[in-house]
Amino acid sequence: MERTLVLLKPDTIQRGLVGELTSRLEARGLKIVALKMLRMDENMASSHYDAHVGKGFFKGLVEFITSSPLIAMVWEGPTAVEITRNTMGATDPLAAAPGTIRGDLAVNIGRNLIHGSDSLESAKKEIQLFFSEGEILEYNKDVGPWVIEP
Ligand code: DAT
Ligand code: MG
Repeated sequence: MERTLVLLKPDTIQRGLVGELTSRLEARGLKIVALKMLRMDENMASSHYDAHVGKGFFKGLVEFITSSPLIAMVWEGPTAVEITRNTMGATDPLAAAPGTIRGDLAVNIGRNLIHGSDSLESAKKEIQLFFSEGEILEYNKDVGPWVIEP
């Protein structure tokens, strides 16, 4: 089953939106299989955002993501990567559609609340950065057939 990494970034915790964001992913029908709270250090941030090294916003991005604790989660489901990305909305909240997390709750690209892996390949890499295999739990959620056709 497809898995994706989600970060509820420091602004989500500071603004008291952890429940709201988690609820939206949960209500969409995805299954949560891992969760932890941590504060990222510079090394971890550089590793997680290695695709953006050298870009103008990189320094600010690392400062922001390491500035306060965040919540890391793994969500599972068919097309979990795509479902999470379209529930989040576009990177720039000004371009994000109403009804999406960023389109409803954010206004600034540097404070856009949530991270979600952008492909299966990056999901695999990102999940490994935050979680060991033993921290990802397998279980049945009996509501499955009511959300996803069996
Ligand atoms: P996403 O988080 O939608 O996957 P991304 O991977 O392109 O977006 O960029 C990672 C984060 O970096 C993004 O959530 C916010 C920040 N960022 C991206 N482009 C930016 C820009 N032009 N100015 C400021 N911050 C930016
Ligand atoms: Mg990205």
